[in-house]
Amino acid sequence: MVKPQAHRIVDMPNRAVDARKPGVGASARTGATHCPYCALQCGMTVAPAGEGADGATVTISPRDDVAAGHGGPSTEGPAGGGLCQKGWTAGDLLTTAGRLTTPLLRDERGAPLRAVGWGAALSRVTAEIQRVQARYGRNAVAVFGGGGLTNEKAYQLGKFARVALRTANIDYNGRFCMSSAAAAADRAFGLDRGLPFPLEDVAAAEVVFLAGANVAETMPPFLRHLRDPAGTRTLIVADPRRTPTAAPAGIHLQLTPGTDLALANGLLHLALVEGLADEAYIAARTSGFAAVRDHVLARYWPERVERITGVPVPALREAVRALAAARTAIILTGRGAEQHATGTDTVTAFINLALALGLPGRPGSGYGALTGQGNGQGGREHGQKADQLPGYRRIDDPAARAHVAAVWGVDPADLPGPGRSATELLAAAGTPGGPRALLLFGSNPVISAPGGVADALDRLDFLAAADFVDSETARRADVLLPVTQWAEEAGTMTNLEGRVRLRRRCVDPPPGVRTDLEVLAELAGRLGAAGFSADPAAVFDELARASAGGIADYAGMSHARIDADWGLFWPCPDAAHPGTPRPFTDRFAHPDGRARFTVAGHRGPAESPDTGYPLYLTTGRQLAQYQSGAQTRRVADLLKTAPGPYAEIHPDLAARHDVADGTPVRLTTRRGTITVPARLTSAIRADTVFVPFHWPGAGRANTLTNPALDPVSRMPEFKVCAVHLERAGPPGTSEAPGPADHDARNPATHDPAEVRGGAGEAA
Ligand SMILES: Nc1nc2c(c(=O)[nH]1)N[C@H]1C(S)=C(S)[C@@H](COP(=O)(O)OP(=O)(O)OC[C@H]3O[C@@H](n4cnc5c(=O)[nH]c(N)nc54)[C@H](O)[C@@H]3O)O[C@H]1N2
Ligand SMILES: Nc1nc2c(c(=O)[nH]1)N[C@H]1C(S)=C(S)[C@@H](COP(=O)(O)OP(=O)(O)OC[C@H]3O[C@@H](n4cnc5c(=O)[nH]c(N)nc54)[C@H](O)[C@@H]3O)O[C@H]1N2
Ligand code: SF4
Ligand SMILES: [Mo]
Repeated sequence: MVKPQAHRIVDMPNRAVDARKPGVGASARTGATHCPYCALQCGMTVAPAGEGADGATVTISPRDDVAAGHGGPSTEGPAGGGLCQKGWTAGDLLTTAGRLTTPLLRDERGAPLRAVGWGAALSRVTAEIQRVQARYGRNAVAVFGGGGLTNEKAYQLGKFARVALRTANIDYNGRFCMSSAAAAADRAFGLDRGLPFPLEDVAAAEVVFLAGANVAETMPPFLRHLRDPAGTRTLIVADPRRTPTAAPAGIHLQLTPGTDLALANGLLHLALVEGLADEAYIAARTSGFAAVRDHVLARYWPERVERITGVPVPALREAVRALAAARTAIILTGRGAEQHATGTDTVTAFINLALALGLPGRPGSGYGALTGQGNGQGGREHGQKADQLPGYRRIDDPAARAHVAAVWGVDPADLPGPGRSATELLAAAGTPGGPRALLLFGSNPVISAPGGVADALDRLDFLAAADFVDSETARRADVLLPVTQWAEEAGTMTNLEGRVRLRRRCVDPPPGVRTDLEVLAELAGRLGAAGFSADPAAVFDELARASAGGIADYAGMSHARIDADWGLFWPCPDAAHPGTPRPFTDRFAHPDGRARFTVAGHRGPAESPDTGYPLYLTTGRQLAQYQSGAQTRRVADLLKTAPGPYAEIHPDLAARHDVADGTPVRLTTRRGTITVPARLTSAIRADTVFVPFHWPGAGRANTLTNPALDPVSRMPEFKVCAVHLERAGPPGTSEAPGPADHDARNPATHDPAEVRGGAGEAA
């Protein structure tokens, strides 16, 4: 068996970022904060550049909190700190040419955006909210948030929707991200904390199984936790592509997209027939096993699973034996296994496997989901989800409503009920009975949501967006509010381990820019709602009270304590409580303390290949771009590494279509068509096409994806649909890709004047 090799983290010298550009704040102080991007939340030091620098330039360097004696947070694990290329270049975001520094307003649809003062911008937002609510009712104003918002912002946004707007319609981009894993973990454990153990446990586990996660590109410093200096670890990766994560793995299960559920059930079948299940654990710590056992034994025999998944039986056997033989084993899911219309059941099937092997709650072992966005964990706990109140409470639970209403000083009867989920909210925009006005904080759905979101947004009476850049969505807004970003503000972020960490202000924001909390406080006041602080520490204290007694209990935390302890794990119910790195050691969070098995049957993707659309399409990420690209497409070094969209296709498939590396190919699904250059690689299955989703215009992956939703989580099926491929250029040509619509090499697209010109962008 090939053992995984140690990976080299992208090593780059510290780089100075020239911040002497218009609109940039005057001073920077050396400060310890965290990366603006993913859920690893790598520690970084942001410092004024050079001797005697006045703070107008900053350097970014990784922070080794272990060496600094700070108790070893996630990214600084056994091998010290690290940053990926996105983190190293994050300073560029502070000085990007597309930075918004003044509110912009459009007098009417089709009119150009023009610079206005804050008073005029917020008056317009308030007037539109009041007009739309008077005409169509409270729920006609909707709010859309994001998993990149701090806990304070996410909390305040939820409160703003329920108290100031009194609308049921608030949801956020985490619906596209963690919702299936969250729903499955809730169902099985009674609690959803992405990793219910610290990353040290991953580093020490003998076997790690990654189902649909490509951490080598999505969280590069995570690889240090997968290193294998002693040659005793087995890494198992399930992915239709031999990614940089899968290539060095001992076992790569190169499954057909959309078949993880059958894979997990097939592995469980083998574990049962080979007598590998942990009967004592099952009896002591779980319920519902018998039904799952009967189901998988009856239906998921190895040859059938091989036929569904394309994974040979010997590989299935090898994987399950490795998992069962290890003293410590961890199963982790990523978006590859979760972003399906059957995502909740798929994660359930992996949890069933983990439970049968006795992993969850056992020291050094377990199941976890790899949270994606910077605050993807905290962002799903504090009430910006349609069905949720702070502390991970349910909005339809009378006791939860009473508790939170008391903290907010309102009558529980005045709190709205559950609203529409993200995809449904956006799809209903501007339709009868749907939202007529939308306030958007921290997402760029024109790129990242399935279907024709741009058209839906254009149907609205009114769109307001708060952002620090003119994203493809922000550019469609009637009012654009310029806000502060990571190093310019304070707040807390809960990383993928459930560890709450402090984001510190290291740089003064450009003049004229406000924080999201200031914007919400001002708007709430104008709408007649009192009690909206703009001070992050005060908002956190209120959040802590609102979360008290809930599942995600932050009651014992404060900014000061998080700072002093260098991060705290929830639940942390009182000021003397040390926090909970491993919540399942003694019991699970269901009332009986047991984890629940749930029967989950394989149904396959909502859309399978046929003669018209004969291939599988899957989508995902590349290392040097982040999400919708709103931020990273502006960073020159990242754009140099990852200059544009492409389609990964196998050389055999390419040969059938007379396509060479770089030849433009037209990809068509039942939703639409995009044209991107082919990238030939034998690392992908010959029946599958992979497209990254970071790009706008003719390269926008979500023009193709299937908006079919998971019935429980309402997650869209980003990871599989049926696609038709044809050559778009002359045979065998290798044309350079067309320039990305939004390209840091093209300063014109970043000229604020152009924004004021109101250039809308077709998505
Ligand atoms: N560079 C970079 N890093 C990021 C982000 C980013 O945009 N760019 N975003 C952050 C966020 S929000 C998230 S959610 C995480 C996501 O992190 P990951 O989940 O690691 O990222 P993805 O690329 O979406 O999907 C992972 C893998 O799933 C595989 N896959 C596709 N279809 C299937 C399938 O049906 N089954 C299985 N088993 N695998 C499949 C893909 O080939 C891909 O390699 O990354 C975070 N980190
Ligand atoms: N086809 C396909 N589509 C996908 C996925 C996939 O794998 N395939 N993955 C999905 C996943 S997992 C995710 S998480 C989504 C993410 O998709 P998006 O929600 O579009 O994510 P971002 O590009 O991070 O957009 C964040 C926006 O908010 C701004 N922003 C950042 N921080 C703040 C803040 O503090 N305040 C304010 N006001 N604005 C801020 C940024 O500048 C940016 O414009 O995409 C989903 N879409
Ligand atoms: S791995 Fe994530 S948190 Fe760490 S530097 Fe890269 S993007 Fe930032
Ligand atoms: Mo995500």
